[in-house]
Amino acid sequence: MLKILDATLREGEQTPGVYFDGHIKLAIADLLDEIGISIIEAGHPMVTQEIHDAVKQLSGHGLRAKVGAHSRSLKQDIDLALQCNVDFLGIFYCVSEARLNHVFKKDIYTAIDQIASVIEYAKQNKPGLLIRYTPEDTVRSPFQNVVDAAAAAVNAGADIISIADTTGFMIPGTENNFYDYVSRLKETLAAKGLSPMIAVHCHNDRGYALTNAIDGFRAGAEIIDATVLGLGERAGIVDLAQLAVTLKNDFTVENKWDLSKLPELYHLVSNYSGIPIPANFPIIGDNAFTHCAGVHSHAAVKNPTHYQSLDPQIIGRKMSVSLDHMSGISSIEWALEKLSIDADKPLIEQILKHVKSIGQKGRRVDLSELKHIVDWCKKTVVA
Ligand code: HCA
Ligand code: CU
Repeated sequence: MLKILDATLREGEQTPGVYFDGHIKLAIADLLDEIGISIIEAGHPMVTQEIHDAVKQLSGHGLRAKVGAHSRSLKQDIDLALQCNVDFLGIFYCVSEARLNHVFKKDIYTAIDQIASVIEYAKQNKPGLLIRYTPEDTVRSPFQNVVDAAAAAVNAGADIISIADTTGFMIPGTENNFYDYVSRLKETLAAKGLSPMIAVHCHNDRGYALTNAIDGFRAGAEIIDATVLGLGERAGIVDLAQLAVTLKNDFTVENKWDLSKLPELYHLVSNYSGIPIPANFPIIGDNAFTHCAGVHSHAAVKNPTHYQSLDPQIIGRKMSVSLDHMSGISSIEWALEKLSIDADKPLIEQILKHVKSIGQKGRRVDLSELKHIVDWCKKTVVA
Protein backbone atom coordinates (compact mmCIF):
# COMPACT_ATOMS: atom_id res chain seq x y z
CA MET A 1 0.00 0.00 0.00
CA LEU A 2 1.31 3.44 -0.87
CA LYS A 3 2.73 5.41 2.04
CA ILE A 4 3.29 9.12 2.39
CA LEU A 5 6.36 10.21 4.30
CA ASP A 6 6.03 13.70 5.70
CA ALA A 7 9.37 15.51 5.99
CA THR A 8 8.10 18.90 7.22
CA LEU A 9 10.10 18.56 10.44
CA ARG A 10 13.33 17.58 8.64
CA GLU A 11 13.44 18.85 5.04
CA GLY A 12 10.96 21.61 6.02
CA GLU A 13 13.36 22.91 8.64
CA GLN A 14 15.94 23.27 5.86
CA THR A 15 13.87 26.21 4.61
CA PRO A 16 15.96 29.30 5.42
CA GLY A 17 14.84 30.74 8.75
CA VAL A 18 12.36 28.00 9.60
CA TYR A 19 12.54 26.26 12.96
CA PHE A 20 9.73 24.70 14.96
CA ASP A 21 9.97 24.60 18.75
CA GLY A 22 9.52 21.19 20.33
CA HIS A 23 5.90 21.76 21.35
CA ILE A 24 5.03 22.93 17.82
CA LYS A 25 6.78 19.88 16.36
CA LEU A 26 4.58 17.74 18.58
CA ALA A 27 1.42 19.58 17.49
CA ILE A 28 2.40 19.16 13.81
CA ALA A 29 3.14 15.46 14.35
CA ASP A 30 -0.22 14.96 16.10
CA LEU A 31 -2.08 16.44 13.12
CA LEU A 32 -0.03 14.41 10.63
CA ASP A 33 -0.92 11.34 12.63
CA GLU A 34 -4.62 12.22 12.70
CA ILE A 35 -4.51 12.65 8.93
CA GLY A 36 -3.06 9.14 8.67
CA ILE A 37 0.45 9.85 7.39
CA SER A 38 2.54 6.65 7.57
CA ILE A 39 6.03 8.00 8.30
CA ILE A 40 7.04 11.24 9.99
CA GLU A 41 10.65 12.25 9.42
CA ALA A 42 11.13 14.11 12.68
CA GLY A 43 14.59 15.60 12.22
CA HIS A 44 18.30 15.04 12.07
CA PRO A 45 19.40 14.51 15.71
CA MET A 46 22.99 15.51 14.94
CA VAL A 47 22.03 19.09 14.05
CA THR A 48 21.28 20.34 17.59
CA GLN A 49 20.57 18.93 21.03
CA GLU A 50 17.04 20.39 20.85
CA ILE A 51 16.31 18.57 17.61
CA HIS A 52 17.69 15.38 19.15
CA ASP A 53 15.38 15.81 22.14
CA ALA A 54 12.37 16.54 19.95
CA VAL A 55 12.97 13.44 17.81
CA LYS A 56 13.17 11.40 21.01
CA GLN A 57 9.99 12.96 22.39
CA LEU A 58 8.08 12.31 19.17
CA SER A 59 9.24 8.68 19.03
CA GLY A 60 7.93 8.07 22.53
CA HIS A 61 4.63 9.85 21.92
CA GLY A 62 2.63 6.77 20.90
CA LEU A 63 1.81 7.92 17.37
CA ARG A 64 0.37 5.45 14.86
CA ALA A 65 2.90 6.77 12.34
CA LYS A 66 6.46 5.54 12.28
CA VAL A 67 8.72 8.28 13.58
CA GLY A 68 12.05 8.63 11.84
CA ALA A 69 15.44 10.29 12.09
CA HIS A 70 17.61 11.52 9.25
CA SER A 71 21.24 10.52 9.36
CA ARG A 72 24.49 10.83 7.45
CA SER A 73 26.28 7.62 6.70
CA LEU A 74 28.28 7.88 9.91
CA LYS A 75 28.25 5.73 13.03
CA GLN A 76 27.98 8.78 15.30
CA ASP A 77 24.73 9.85 13.57
CA ILE A 78 23.34 6.31 13.82
CA ASP A 79 24.12 6.24 17.55
CA LEU A 80 22.20 9.48 18.08
CA ALA A 81 19.22 8.18 16.10
CA LEU A 82 19.26 4.93 18.12
CA GLN A 83 19.32 6.96 21.34
CA CYS A 84 16.09 8.59 20.16
CA ASN A 85 14.59 5.11 19.75
CA VAL A 86 13.17 5.84 16.30
CA ASP A 87 11.24 3.30 14.20
CA PHE A 88 12.64 4.57 10.94
CA LEU A 89 16.11 5.67 9.90
CA GLY A 90 16.90 7.54 6.69
CA ILE A 91 20.59 7.29 5.82
CA PHE A 92 21.94 9.31 2.90
CA TYR A 93 25.27 9.36 1.11
CA CYS A 94 26.13 10.66 -2.32
CA VAL A 95 27.54 8.41 -5.04
CA SER A 96 28.48 11.00 -7.63
CA GLU A 97 32.14 10.90 -8.64
CA ALA A 98 32.42 14.67 -8.51
CA ARG A 99 31.18 14.92 -4.93
CA LEU A 100 33.10 11.84 -3.78
CA ASN A 101 36.35 13.13 -5.30
CA HIS A 102 36.07 16.81 -4.41
CA VAL A 103 34.09 16.85 -1.17
CA PHE A 104 34.68 13.51 0.52
CA LYS A 105 38.02 12.55 -1.10
CA LYS A 106 36.88 8.94 -1.40
CA ASP A 107 36.41 6.46 -4.21
CA ILE A 108 33.07 4.76 -4.80
CA TYR A 109 34.24 1.42 -3.36
CA THR A 110 35.20 3.00 -0.03
CA ALA A 111 31.93 4.93 0.02
CA ILE A 112 29.88 1.77 -0.61
CA ASP A 113 31.75 -0.09 2.15
CA GLN A 114 30.98 2.74 4.54
CA ILE A 115 27.29 2.77 3.58
CA ALA A 116 26.98 -1.01 4.01
CA SER A 117 28.80 -1.13 7.33
CA VAL A 118 26.75 1.71 8.81
CA ILE A 119 23.50 0.01 7.74
CA GLU A 120 24.64 -3.33 9.20
CA TYR A 121 25.53 -1.56 12.42
CA ALA A 122 22.11 0.09 12.68
CA LYS A 123 20.24 -3.14 11.90
CA GLN A 124 22.29 -5.12 14.43
CA ASN A 125 21.52 -2.60 17.15
CA LYS A 126 17.80 -2.48 16.39
CA PRO A 127 16.64 -5.35 14.18
CA GLY A 128 13.09 -3.99 13.75
CA LEU A 129 14.31 -0.62 12.50
CA LEU A 130 13.00 0.33 9.07
CA ILE A 131 16.06 1.54 7.17
CA ARG A 132 16.06 3.70 4.08
CA TYR A 133 19.18 4.38 2.08
CA THR A 134 19.22 7.36 -0.27
CA PRO A 135 21.99 7.84 -2.82
CA GLU A 136 21.81 11.62 -2.61
CA ASP A 137 21.34 13.34 -5.99
CA THR A 138 20.45 9.87 -7.27
CA VAL A 139 19.24 10.92 -10.70
CA ARG A 140 22.39 12.88 -11.66
CA SER A 141 24.82 10.25 -10.33
CA PRO A 142 26.36 7.54 -12.51
CA PHE A 143 23.68 4.86 -12.79
CA GLN A 144 26.11 2.03 -12.07
CA ASN A 145 27.20 3.72 -8.81
CA VAL A 146 23.55 4.04 -7.77
CA VAL A 147 22.89 0.38 -8.54
CA ASP A 148 26.03 -0.81 -6.73
CA ALA A 149 25.36 1.34 -3.66
CA ALA A 150 21.67 0.41 -3.55
CA ALA A 151 22.46 -3.31 -3.91
CA ALA A 152 25.08 -3.14 -1.16
CA ALA A 153 22.67 -1.23 1.08
CA VAL A 154 19.88 -3.78 0.59
CA ASN A 155 22.26 -6.69 1.18
CA ALA A 156 23.39 -4.96 4.38
CA GLY A 157 19.79 -4.69 5.62
CA ALA A 158 18.21 -1.57 4.07
CA ASP A 159 14.46 -2.01 3.51
CA ILE A 160 13.92 1.03 1.32
CA ILE A 161 15.91 2.66 -1.46
CA SER A 162 14.95 6.28 -2.03
CA ILE A 163 15.43 7.89 -5.40
CA ALA A 164 16.22 11.54 -4.75
CA ASP A 165 15.91 14.27 -7.34
CA THR A 166 17.89 16.49 -5.00
CA THR A 167 18.10 19.44 -7.41
CA GLY A 168 14.73 19.22 -9.17
CA PHE A 169 16.47 18.13 -12.36
CA MET A 170 13.95 15.73 -13.88
CA ILE A 171 11.43 16.95 -16.46
CA PRO A 172 8.41 14.90 -17.59
CA GLY A 173 8.41 14.03 -21.27
CA THR A 174 12.17 14.44 -21.69
CA GLU A 175 14.98 11.91 -21.69
CA ASN A 176 15.42 12.76 -17.99
CA ASN A 177 11.99 11.73 -16.82
CA PHE A 178 11.28 10.21 -13.45
CA TYR A 179 8.98 7.44 -14.67
CA ASP A 180 11.74 5.86 -16.77
CA TYR A 181 14.32 6.33 -14.01
CA VAL A 182 12.26 4.62 -11.33
CA SER A 183 11.29 1.78 -13.70
CA ARG A 184 14.89 1.23 -14.76
CA LEU A 185 16.28 1.15 -11.23
CA LYS A 186 13.54 -1.21 -10.04
CA GLU A 187 14.16 -3.55 -12.96
CA THR A 188 17.94 -3.47 -12.54
CA LEU A 189 17.68 -4.32 -8.84
CA ALA A 190 15.07 -7.01 -9.55
CA ALA A 191 17.47 -8.60 -12.05
CA LYS A 192 19.89 -8.96 -9.11
CA GLY A 193 17.15 -10.61 -7.05
CA LEU A 194 16.61 -7.48 -4.95
CA SER A 195 13.21 -5.91 -4.39
CA PRO A 196 13.47 -3.17 -1.78
CA MET A 197 10.58 -0.76 -1.30
CA ILE A 198 11.19 2.27 -3.51
CA ALA A 199 10.71 5.77 -2.17
CA VAL A 200 10.82 9.01 -4.15
CA HIS A 201 12.03 12.39 -2.96
CA CYS A 202 11.40 15.11 -5.53
CA HIS A 203 12.60 18.71 -5.29
CA ASN A 204 10.64 21.49 -6.91
CA ASP A 205 13.34 23.68 -8.41
CA ARG A 206 11.59 23.77 -11.80
CA GLY A 207 8.05 23.22 -10.54
CA TYR A 208 7.79 19.52 -11.44
CA ALA A 209 8.09 17.93 -8.00
CA LEU A 210 4.49 16.73 -7.79
CA THR A 211 4.35 15.55 -11.41
CA ASN A 212 7.62 13.68 -10.96
CA ALA A 213 6.42 12.10 -7.72
CA ILE A 214 3.24 10.91 -9.44
CA ASP A 215 5.38 9.56 -12.28
CA GLY A 216 7.44 7.70 -9.67
CA PHE A 217 4.29 6.28 -8.14
CA ARG A 218 3.06 5.12 -11.56
CA ALA A 219 6.41 3.41 -12.04
CA GLY A 220 5.98 1.49 -8.79
CA ALA A 221 7.28 3.70 -5.96
CA GLU A 222 5.60 2.80 -2.67
CA ILE A 223 6.67 5.76 -0.54
CA ILE A 224 6.42 9.42 -1.53
CA ASP A 225 8.05 12.24 0.43
CA ALA A 226 6.19 15.52 0.91
CA THR A 227 6.10 18.52 3.23
CA VAL A 228 3.44 20.96 4.34
CA LEU A 229 3.49 23.95 1.96
CA GLY A 230 6.21 22.13 0.01
CA LEU A 231 8.78 23.52 2.46
CA GLY A 232 12.42 22.53 2.07
CA GLU A 233 15.79 23.52 0.64
CA ARG A 234 15.55 26.22 -2.06
CA ALA A 235 12.15 25.80 -3.80
CA GLY A 236 11.27 22.88 -1.51
CA ILE A 237 9.75 19.50 -2.33
CA VAL A 238 6.31 18.01 -3.09
CA ASP A 239 3.40 19.74 -1.34
CA LEU A 240 1.61 17.35 1.02
CA ALA A 241 -1.95 18.54 0.36
CA GLN A 242 -1.58 18.47 -3.42
CA LEU A 243 -0.07 15.00 -3.26
CA ALA A 244 -2.60 13.46 -0.86
CA VAL A 245 -5.61 14.99 -2.62
CA THR A 246 -4.39 13.85 -6.06
CA LEU A 247 -3.70 10.33 -4.84
CA LYS A 248 -7.06 10.05 -3.11
CA ASN A 249 -9.21 11.82 -5.68
CA ASP A 250 -7.59 10.95 -8.99
CA PHE A 251 -5.69 7.73 -8.39
CA THR A 252 -8.16 6.40 -5.78
CA VAL A 253 -5.27 5.07 -3.77
CA GLU A 254 -6.43 2.85 -0.95
CA ASN A 255 -6.01 4.80 2.28
CA LYS A 256 -7.59 5.87 5.52
CA TRP A 257 -6.57 9.50 5.25
CA ASP A 258 -8.65 12.18 6.91
CA LEU A 259 -7.80 15.11 4.67
CA SER A 260 -10.22 17.46 6.42
CA LYS A 261 -7.44 18.15 8.93
CA LEU A 262 -5.16 19.58 6.23
CA PRO A 263 -6.30 23.23 6.51
CA GLU A 264 -5.64 23.24 10.28
CA LEU A 265 -2.22 21.68 9.72
CA TYR A 266 -1.32 24.23 7.03
CA HIS A 267 -2.32 27.18 9.19
CA LEU A 268 -0.30 25.82 12.09
CA VAL A 269 2.79 25.30 9.95
CA SER A 270 2.37 28.65 8.23
CA ASN A 271 2.01 30.52 11.54
CA TYR A 272 5.07 28.99 13.10
CA SER A 273 7.28 28.89 10.01
CA GLY A 274 6.48 32.48 9.08
CA ILE A 275 5.87 31.30 5.50
CA PRO A 276 2.52 32.70 4.34
CA ILE A 277 0.06 30.54 2.39
CA PRO A 278 -0.31 32.28 -0.98
CA ALA A 279 -3.97 33.12 -1.66
CA ASN A 280 -3.81 31.20 -4.95
CA PHE A 281 -2.03 28.15 -3.48
CA PRO A 282 -3.76 24.99 -4.82
CA ILE A 283 -6.27 23.32 -2.48
CA ILE A 284 -5.34 25.25 0.67
CA GLY A 285 -5.04 28.88 -0.50
CA ASP A 286 -7.89 31.27 0.37
CA ASN A 287 -8.87 31.60 -3.29
CA ALA A 288 -8.60 27.92 -4.22
CA PHE A 289 -12.40 27.50 -4.34
CA THR A 290 -13.50 31.13 -4.68
CA HIS A 291 -15.19 32.30 -7.87
CA CYS A 292 -14.70 35.86 -8.98
CA ALA A 293 -15.90 36.91 -12.46
CA GLY A 294 -19.67 37.41 -12.74
CA VAL A 295 -19.88 34.80 -15.52
CA HIS A 296 -18.08 32.22 -13.38
CA SER A 297 -20.04 32.98 -10.22
CA HIS A 298 -23.35 32.88 -12.11
CA ALA A 299 -22.60 29.33 -13.28
CA ALA A 300 -20.83 28.16 -10.11
CA VAL A 301 -23.67 29.08 -7.76
CA LYS A 302 -25.97 26.93 -9.91
CA ASN A 303 -23.47 24.08 -9.88
CA PRO A 304 -19.86 24.50 -8.69
CA THR A 305 -18.61 21.81 -11.07
CA HIS A 306 -19.03 24.25 -13.95
CA TYR A 307 -15.86 25.91 -12.68
CA GLN A 308 -14.38 23.37 -10.25
CA SER A 309 -12.78 20.05 -11.09
CA LEU A 310 -12.29 19.15 -7.45
CA ASP A 311 -14.89 18.99 -4.68
CA PRO A 312 -13.60 21.18 -1.81
CA GLN A 313 -15.42 18.87 0.59
CA ILE A 314 -12.46 16.46 0.25
CA ILE A 315 -10.61 18.75 2.67
CA GLY A 316 -13.72 20.01 4.46
CA ARG A 317 -13.94 23.29 2.53
CA LYS A 318 -16.79 24.92 0.61
CA MET A 319 -16.94 26.97 -2.57
CA SER A 320 -17.39 30.70 -2.21
CA VAL A 321 -17.90 33.80 -4.29
CA SER A 322 -15.80 36.94 -4.19
CA LEU A 323 -17.60 40.26 -3.85
CA ASP A 324 -15.70 42.88 -5.81
CA HIS A 325 -15.52 44.76 -9.12
CA MET A 326 -16.05 41.47 -11.03
CA SER A 327 -19.29 40.56 -9.26
CA GLY A 328 -22.64 40.14 -10.94
CA ILE A 329 -26.23 39.80 -9.75
CA SER A 330 -25.69 36.09 -8.96
CA SER A 331 -22.73 36.93 -6.72
CA ILE A 332 -24.89 39.28 -4.65
CA GLU A 333 -27.78 36.81 -4.55
CA TRP A 334 -25.39 34.10 -3.32
CA ALA A 335 -24.08 36.36 -0.55
CA LEU A 336 -27.54 37.55 0.52
CA GLU A 337 -28.70 33.98 0.78
CA LYS A 338 -25.74 33.23 3.07
CA LEU A 339 -26.88 36.13 5.24
CA SER A 340 -30.57 35.08 5.01
CA ILE A 341 -31.47 38.54 3.70
CA ASP A 342 -34.35 39.01 1.27
CA ALA A 343 -33.97 41.74 -1.30
CA ASP A 344 -35.90 42.78 -4.40
CA LYS A 345 -34.29 43.41 -7.78
CA PRO A 346 -33.78 47.21 -7.45
CA LEU A 347 -32.13 46.73 -4.06
CA ILE A 348 -29.86 43.96 -5.39
CA GLU A 349 -28.81 46.20 -8.26
CA GLN A 350 -28.06 49.03 -5.88
CA ILE A 351 -25.97 46.71 -3.67
CA LEU A 352 -24.11 45.41 -6.72
CA LYS A 353 -23.22 48.95 -7.81
CA HIS A 354 -21.85 49.65 -4.38
CA VAL A 355 -19.86 46.41 -4.21
CA LYS A 356 -18.37 47.04 -7.67
CA SER A 357 -17.28 50.54 -6.73
CA ILE A 358 -15.50 49.19 -3.63
CA GLY A 359 -13.93 46.41 -5.70
CA GLN A 360 -12.52 48.97 -8.09
CA LYS A 361 -10.54 50.42 -5.23
CA GLY A 362 -8.80 47.02 -4.98
CA ARG A 363 -10.73 45.77 -1.98
CA ARG A 364 -13.04 42.80 -1.46
CA VAL A 365 -16.29 43.04 0.44
CA ASP A 366 -16.81 40.33 3.02
CA LEU A 367 -20.18 39.17 4.32
CA SER A 368 -20.12 41.34 7.42
CA GLU A 369 -19.42 44.48 5.37
CA LEU A 370 -22.15 43.43 2.95
CA LYS A 371 -24.67 43.67 5.80
CA HIS A 372 -23.72 47.34 6.27
CA ILE A 373 -23.98 47.95 2.54
CA VAL A 374 -27.45 46.38 2.53
CA ASP A 375 -28.53 48.69 5.38
CA TRP A 376 -27.08 51.70 3.59
CA CYS A 377 -28.67 50.83 0.26
CA LYS A 378 -32.08 50.11 1.84
CA LYS A 379 -32.17 53.68 3.11
CA THR A 380 -30.96 55.11 -0.18
CA VAL A 381 -33.48 53.10 -2.22
CA VAL A 382 -36.35 54.21 0.03
CA ALA A 383 -35.22 57.82 -0.09
C1 HCA B 1 19.53 16.56 2.34
C2 HCA B 1 19.34 16.07 0.92
C3 HCA B 1 18.09 15.28 0.70
C4 HCA B 1 18.19 13.90 1.31
C5 HCA B 1 17.03 13.02 1.02
C6 HCA B 1 17.05 11.71 1.77
C7 HCA B 1 17.92 15.22 -0.83
O1 HCA B 1 19.01 17.63 2.65
O2 HCA B 1 20.19 15.92 3.10
O3 HCA B 1 17.83 11.53 2.69
O4 HCA B 1 16.25 10.82 1.40
O5 HCA B 1 17.10 15.98 -1.35
O6 HCA B 1 18.64 14.47 -1.47
O7 HCA B 1 16.97 15.97 1.25
CU1 CU C 1 15.68 16.93 -0.09
